[in-house]
Amino acid sequence: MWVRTCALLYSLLVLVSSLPATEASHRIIFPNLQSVEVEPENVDDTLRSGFHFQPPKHWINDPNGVMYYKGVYHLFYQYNPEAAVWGNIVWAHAVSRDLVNWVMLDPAIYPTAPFDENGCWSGSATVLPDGTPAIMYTGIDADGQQVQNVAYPRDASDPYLREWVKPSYNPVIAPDAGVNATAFRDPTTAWRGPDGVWRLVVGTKDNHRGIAALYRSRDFQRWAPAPRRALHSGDTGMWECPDFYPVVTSHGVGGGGGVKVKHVLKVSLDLKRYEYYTFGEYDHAADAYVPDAALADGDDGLRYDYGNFYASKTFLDTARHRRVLWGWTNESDSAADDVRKGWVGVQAIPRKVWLAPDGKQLMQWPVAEIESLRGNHVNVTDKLVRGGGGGNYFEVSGLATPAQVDVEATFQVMDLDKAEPFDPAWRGADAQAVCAARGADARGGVGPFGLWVLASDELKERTAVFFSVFKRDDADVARVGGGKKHVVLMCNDPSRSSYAEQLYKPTYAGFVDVDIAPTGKISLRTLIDHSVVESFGGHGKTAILARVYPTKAVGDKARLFVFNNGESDVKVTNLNAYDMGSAKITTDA
Ligand code: DQQ
Repeated sequence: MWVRTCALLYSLLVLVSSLPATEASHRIIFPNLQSVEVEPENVDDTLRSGFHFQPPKHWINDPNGVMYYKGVYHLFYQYNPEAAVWGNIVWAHAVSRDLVNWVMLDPAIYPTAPFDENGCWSGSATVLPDGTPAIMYTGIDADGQQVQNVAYPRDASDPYLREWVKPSYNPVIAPDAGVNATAFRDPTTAWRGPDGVWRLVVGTKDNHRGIAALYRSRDFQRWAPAPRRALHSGDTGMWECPDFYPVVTSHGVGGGGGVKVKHVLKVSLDLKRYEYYTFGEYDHAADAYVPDAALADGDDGLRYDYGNFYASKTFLDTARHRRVLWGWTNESDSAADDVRKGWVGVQAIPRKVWLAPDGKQLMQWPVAEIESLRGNHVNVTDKLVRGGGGGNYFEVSGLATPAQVDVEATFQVMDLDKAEPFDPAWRGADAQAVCAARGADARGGVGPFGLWVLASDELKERTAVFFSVFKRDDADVARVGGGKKHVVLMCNDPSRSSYAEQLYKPTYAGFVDVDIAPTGKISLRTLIDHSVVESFGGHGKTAILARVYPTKAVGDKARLFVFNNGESDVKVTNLNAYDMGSAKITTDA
């Protein structure tokens, strides 16, 4: 039976495997594979994650309805219960007391009614003033229209919130005549203004203009568009999965003192499959959001993550007084391999997110709980990696599970004068192109230097996570302001990550807004998890998540190195690498 299924799969996959792995998630691109059940014994777990969230099999995408309720963290997510491709979408459900170990529950929201009979797409949770949670999600109705529905727990005293009830008055927001009914989805968490009126945002578009559409309600049941429907918009195509939330800085944005509040608007660009955010002033009375002047929409905008990270969503963790960010990372593997492996999609490690003290960007850091999985520890102190001479490296040895590691390193550039000139024409969006053109093996002035992770014995498979430092000319220093004389570029170069051919191996990159001149130091943290390489530069200023598929650097055969391909010497002033245990994933007893 399995042989016959394989033969059928193979012929179908020959047809589909040439498609890029980053196809938009909400289009049915593999109709014939939507319901091909995977038996547990056929799941290939070689490259499955050890501590990033994944269900035992099949397709997952966006995190949904994330929240903290009665001592329990809830993660709902888009899931195909029948196959390892997108389709048959329901809200799967998992709960945790520590954001590390998870109990898998039955799907919470699935098609049952005309208002969602063609799918239960993304949405958010709101904890109402009486403590009851409500879920708002997009239903694909009997006519294929995207409508917004509400659901409530059947038993709010159950901290696991196992069962959800959809009132018969759904949908609560249907697309009116002014709205594109096939591009109207992903409601945010709702918030209540000082006037007692609820608000939420739905992602939509008008031709090529992405829109965060604002809706209002007095009773959470009857919703109407705000008089000025577009809270914000941009000429960047459909906006999916908007997220809108306040952040504070105790020092006052701009150093003025006192606590100030800014609002963050994050959107996911359907056309580009990346996200960007702005932040600025939100005026409840006028329902107007004005991003800070320095912030751009689109290519030049700020991003949580410059890698494979999409459809993210935050929630306020009232237990630990922090905002936590979840994001989905899709495969970069071929569709054929996705189906063969029997699983597709991973959730990034939940990240604490906050406004940088200088008020210029958000910062992110893996939640502290993940450190509970740290085991055996290897330390390197004050080790020089010489520059020049065609590249130098050393191995970080002594790790027991090198494919499952948390590594934190501080590098010190010994001679910043060796930095090559920065081309003032490079904009934020050019970081990726610069890294792609030069790659980790280029011989630079300062860098490339950093880590080779998931490296094979003969070093032919390796993923480089690295920095290169450039020098601004005086005119550019004056133009940019702030006195920073150098530019730090952070890259992930997977071009040598796998012997497997026909993989999508994009280089990812972002600039790190640090002033490296005073100390010459820059920090890097990388979470290595078999096929996930999730990195944070400059203490959380720049994040890059990449997916890689080594064939030899797997399990205990993987190795970890520090390398320096620049002219300047680089010192590893401190490096701590920890073998990571695996998260416990159990099913509801
Ligand atoms: N995924 C969902 C949509 C959302 C898209 C469908 C983003 O609601 O717009 O699975 O990945």
